[in-house]
Amino acid sequence: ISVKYRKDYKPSAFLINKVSLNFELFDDYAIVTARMMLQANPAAESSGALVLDGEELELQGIEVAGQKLVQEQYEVDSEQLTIWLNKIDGLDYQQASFELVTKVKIYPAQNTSLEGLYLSSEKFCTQCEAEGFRKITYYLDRPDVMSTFTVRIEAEKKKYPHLLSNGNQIEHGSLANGRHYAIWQDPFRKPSYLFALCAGDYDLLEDHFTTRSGREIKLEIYVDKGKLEQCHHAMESLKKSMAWDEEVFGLEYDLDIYMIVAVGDFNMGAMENKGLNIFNTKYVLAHPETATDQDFEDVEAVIAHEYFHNWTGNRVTCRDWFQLSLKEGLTVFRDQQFTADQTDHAVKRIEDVKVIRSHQFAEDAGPMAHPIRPDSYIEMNNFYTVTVYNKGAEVIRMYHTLLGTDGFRRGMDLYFERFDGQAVTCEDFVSAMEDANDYDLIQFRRWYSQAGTPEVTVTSEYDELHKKLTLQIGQACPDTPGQSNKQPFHIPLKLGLLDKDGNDLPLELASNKEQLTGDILHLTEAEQTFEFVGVSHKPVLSLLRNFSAPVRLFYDYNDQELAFLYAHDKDSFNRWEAGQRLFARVIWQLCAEQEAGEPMQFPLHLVNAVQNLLSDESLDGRFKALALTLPDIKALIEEVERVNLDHLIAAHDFLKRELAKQLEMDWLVHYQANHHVGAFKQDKAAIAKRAFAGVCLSYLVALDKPKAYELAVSQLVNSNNMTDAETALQLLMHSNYSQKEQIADDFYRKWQNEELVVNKWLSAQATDPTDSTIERVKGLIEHPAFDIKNPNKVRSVVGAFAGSNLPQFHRNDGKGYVFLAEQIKQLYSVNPQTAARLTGAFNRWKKFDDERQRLMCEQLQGILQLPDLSKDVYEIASKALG
Ligand code: HT7
Ligand code: ZN
Repeated sequence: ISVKYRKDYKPSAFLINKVSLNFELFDDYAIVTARMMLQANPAAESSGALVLDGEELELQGIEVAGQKLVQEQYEVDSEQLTIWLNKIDGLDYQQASFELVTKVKIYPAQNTSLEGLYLSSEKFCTQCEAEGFRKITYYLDRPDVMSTFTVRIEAEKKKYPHLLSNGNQIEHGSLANGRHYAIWQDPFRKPSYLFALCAGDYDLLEDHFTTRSGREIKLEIYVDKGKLEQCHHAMESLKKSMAWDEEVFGLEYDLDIYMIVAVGDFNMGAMENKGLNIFNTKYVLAHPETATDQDFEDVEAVIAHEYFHNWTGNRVTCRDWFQLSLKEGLTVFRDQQFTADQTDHAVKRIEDVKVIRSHQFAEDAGPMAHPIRPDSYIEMNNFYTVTVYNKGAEVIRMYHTLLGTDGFRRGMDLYFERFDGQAVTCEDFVSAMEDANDYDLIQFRRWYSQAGTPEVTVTSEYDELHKKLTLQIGQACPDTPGQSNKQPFHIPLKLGLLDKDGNDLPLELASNKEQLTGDILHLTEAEQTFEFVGVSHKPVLSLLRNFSAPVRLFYDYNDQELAFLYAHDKDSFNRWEAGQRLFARVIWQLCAEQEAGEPMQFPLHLVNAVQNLLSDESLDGRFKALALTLPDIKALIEEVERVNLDHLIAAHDFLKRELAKQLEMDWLVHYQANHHVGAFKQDKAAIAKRAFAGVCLSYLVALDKPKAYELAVSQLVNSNNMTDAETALQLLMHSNYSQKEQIADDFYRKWQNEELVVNKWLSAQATDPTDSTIERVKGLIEHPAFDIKNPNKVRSVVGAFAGSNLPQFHRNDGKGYVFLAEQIKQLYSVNPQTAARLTGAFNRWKKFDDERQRLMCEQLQGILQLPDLSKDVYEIASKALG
């Protein structure tokens, strides 16, 4: 097992100027002929060996410059084809370009890894990022080798009427034996990871978009037969994304056609192949009866994300995979801004920060911690992480905060001006931002090289006499695997000082005024003191507004200050944040009471704070829903060194139940006022009401009373939309309701032919925190609705159980761990990527008590003993054990 290091990057010894691929597709195999024009790379050391990547290929023939090669002239192993160019008569490979032709046989129908060319619902499709192209043909499968592609596809006409690839179709026609062909040409040079091919019989939704320069673009969405009416939202989202990128970044689409194909078997969300995106059906199909409001938002966001990659990823791509955040962090930031513009900025920000706190902070503090630009990897697929994507987006957001909207745009413009058509590095991006704004980002660069979540500690002192506020601010970053003694980061800390009415006081520093720009304080040293003058009275501090940096903030708030911020902060993010801190303090206090053997006491001061927020008519329903939801247990676990999980879960449940009891009438009144029966609407107001009503219902169900169950059952049975139905289903399935089996059976009977809804049904059961779940999930694995080869199914049952059912996954008897390990064993050779993702559920074992630690390590050790373990799973399990 070899480790790849960023420091070892070397330009490719050869370049590929042009490639033509010919695919002859048959039901049980495919023949791929590749014709490439190669040349020695003037920027690299020349060598007589041309080394091409290739895996799981049956080589049928090679020709170089028209000569058939014989055995002494090349060598093949399980990962590479080496051609000894210096053994080919008359070939002057250093002076002139030369042609290489290879022919291979592959078996897409047997390809369960969902990487390379494979079949999904009897249709051919591809997934080449990161290193899947090498399972299709021998190639220089690295992102800095960019070439123009011409692709000919031939297949049986009846079974595969649509033959698609990147770019524009330039020819098609019929062949003998009921076969046909199509030829596609992509005028843009691209790396192999952006190659795509789809062949099958689809339903097609067509539309068009006129760019602001007046070009007409054909838009096409291909889906499984019968799913057309579920594609309209995706199409609208695509058009919105195209318009937004023109308006906000001045970026227009460049080909004449943009195609999206939806497939049921897919390892991730979607893939931005040039002109031919391939999507997981989950992120294309949406109809109110089968998809929730959240699903609609997710579809819009993923469509946008893949579309935005056309510039940030495709036109300017990555030099090597260590630079992945160059395209992913930037594109996530762009899709987050897009969604915020379509929905609500505060709500979107809170949702994004929740992901950072629950998942990214955990990754940053665990065995897989890595900087957003990793230094090494064993399997690249393991580095499509929340750190590279979401922390990467936070880093991009900090440029936006530091440089402002206009400065950020200037940086982006210069980035495209300098690097369009090239494969570049994160450093190239930073220098564009720096040069376009004449702004020093030397220290800021540390965000790319240092892993771990910085901890910022603030203390304050108010001097009544001189109207002065002194903030003492320290920053430190914990050690992470392979990194210690981190240097201070440049942290933009957005802040406000609130007067007694909740208004912001003016901000002015006594000295070093450059350390404050607007409401951004620049933290650059391990310890800093900031003196604010003219502070008319003792303020309440609103720190890290809008979560202006991906850090953990420590400040000793008291309950009154938090309640005040929860009620008054102008910064909606911090208003939510104050509520979360308030809840978290209570939860930890309840844990301490259990630790001391005392009964848990509900602090009554919370009632007022929650009641005020609940009845604040000025607030958006989605914001209220978030502000009334207790902190995620996963995020709470990240707040402490080691956790007593049983106490934490008991405290969380207790607080939920007490709030439910204390405010029973309020929850009911607000539920009734917001739960809508009657014609379905999907405007912002209706979505907000559904979200708010859903949280009210969750408190009512926590009462464990027949009346509350009746409400939930009635919502489920009478709903005309999946948002209400899924909320009610989950609440009932996770409760002690005596007839939940019946509820589950009825739901399945109703929706058994809608795969994406069945997945919701699977997860609702897998996340049931009650004791019988372990037996239930074992049953689900055997259910006809489950298929281990389909990652959506695996995620819905096994992923949901291990990732979102803390009480049952972490059962004291270890049965949850055994179940997960068993599934990994079944999956690692079928789909190594998905198996590796599941293995990550053991990563935080060090957080738990000794017995749970022992039980988890036992399973990890068992996994490492598996025969022919894939490097994907090996990397995660071996790093977890340290
Ligand atoms: N750029 C795409 C990444 C992706 C992927 C990576 C590894 C294995 C399978 C994959 N499918 C898609 C998705 C994106 O970020 O847009
Ligand atoms: Zn992406």
